[in-house]
Amino acid sequence: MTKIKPSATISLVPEASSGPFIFAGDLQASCAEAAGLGFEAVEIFPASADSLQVKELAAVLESNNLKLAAVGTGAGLLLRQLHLCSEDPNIRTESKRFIADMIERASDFHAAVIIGSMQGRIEPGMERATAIGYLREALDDLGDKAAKNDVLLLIEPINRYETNVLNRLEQGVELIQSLSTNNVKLLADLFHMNIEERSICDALQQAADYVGHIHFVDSNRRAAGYGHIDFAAIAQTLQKINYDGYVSAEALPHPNPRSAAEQTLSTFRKYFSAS
Ligand code: LER
Ligand code: MN
Repeated sequence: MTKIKPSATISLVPEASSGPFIFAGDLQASCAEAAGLGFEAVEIFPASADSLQVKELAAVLESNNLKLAAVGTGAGLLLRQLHLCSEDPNIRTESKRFIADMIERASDFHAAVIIGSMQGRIEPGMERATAIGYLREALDDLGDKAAKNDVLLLIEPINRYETNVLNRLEQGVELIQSLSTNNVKLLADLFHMNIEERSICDALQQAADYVGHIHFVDSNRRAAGYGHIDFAAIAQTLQKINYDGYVSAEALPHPNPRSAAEQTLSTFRKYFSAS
């Protein structure tokens, strides 16, 4: 049996208050609550690398016996309109720097770094091949930088209402296979997959060698168990492909953070606890 570990998300960005994060605002209180409920790790969404205070974060994680599963970079788009497929070379360069700085911070914690919404959009008039070329170049550079910093870089296919670059796992696999770096894996977000994939389990199985992280959430972006995803089947598939990473609850804090956290863990324990 492979060891799959539950993680909770914490947003440190006030502008992302309507986003899919279980906890928000107070790092110390969020970590204490996550640990108290039984999460083994947290995934953090910071405003920037500079806003992550390494010493403070290390102390909070250690005192709560938590690991840092991953760090999100979406604030680059949210706060500064940065993204990797921009036709403006300065924006592409600045986007890479934003993510590179995050990789350096994540290095102290061996936490994965996520490129989700920072993949951006293919702007009107731009060829898809051009955008994919920009993304490939960025992933090659950043994947190598992440390897030197002993962290994994993750690329996340996202639903069509948020991006027109990578929507399905197979598109992510095709891109990863074309890279020269071998340090980029897929983030499989069950919410996005429920919109885009024909079968979530088949897609996970076909991308098995490349799945490095899971956003553990239900069909309606509420906590696992509050929607209609078949978590028994997901658990079975993840066991079958020997997935041994985190299932990280990137879900709306509905009806409140504590209930969303408890619901996540209840679904996790029901289907994954023997793992
Ligand atoms: C980020 O992990 C994600 O899933 C995106 O939907 C954020 O916009
Ligand atoms: Mn996600």
